[in-house]
Amino acid sequence: MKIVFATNNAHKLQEVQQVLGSEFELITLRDCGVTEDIPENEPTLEGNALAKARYIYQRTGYDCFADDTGLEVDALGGEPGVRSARYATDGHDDQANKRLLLERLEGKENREAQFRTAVALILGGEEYLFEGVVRGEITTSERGEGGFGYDPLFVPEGYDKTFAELSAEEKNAISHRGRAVRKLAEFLKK
Ligand code: ITT
Repeated sequence: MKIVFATNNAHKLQEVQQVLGSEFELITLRDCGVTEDIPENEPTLEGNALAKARYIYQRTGYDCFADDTGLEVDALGGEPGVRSARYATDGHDDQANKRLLLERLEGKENREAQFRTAVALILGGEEYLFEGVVRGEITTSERGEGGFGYDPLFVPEGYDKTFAELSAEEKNAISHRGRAVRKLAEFLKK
């Protein structure tokens, strides 16, 4: 099955292709000739995922899905959440975002957090939502070279390594995105 994955993030594309396997052929935005930035101004992950999928569906007419992900930190009242990409600056500055997160958690005992992914699917014009969550804790410094974004700061529950220290397979098996995308795959296979 061929389907468009509405993302500009090459790491996400790789993770999702790995979870979906060769039964699914992911078409990228570049493949569809979409080079402009897709607006992500909604107040929720679900809203942003739907906005991205709707934009691509209206622009191309292809069945498609999009993911929006946030890191929700308990002691920060769920921040950075839907603002995870633009936490420190309006740009997409991973280093600045991680620095700010560590700063805001300085001296805080509760470092519990979760990654949450909302996946929006548009299939034959109908809209569907899937969610994936993984609980864990924020470290006090960065560890590991793998993954992307906040991965070097997140230790999933039951593990002592950060997502950036786990292999891609290990991360996918338990991650927010892995969980949401497996739900998507089960639905698409039906
Ligand atoms: P698209 O909107 O093009 O899909 P994006 O990189 O903007 O890509 P998000 O808005 O979903 O993706 O990402 C929000 C932020 O959360 C951003 O800073 C990412 O680096 C980070 N993030 C997303 N998924 C992550 C993951 O699995 N591990 C660590 N950080 C992640």
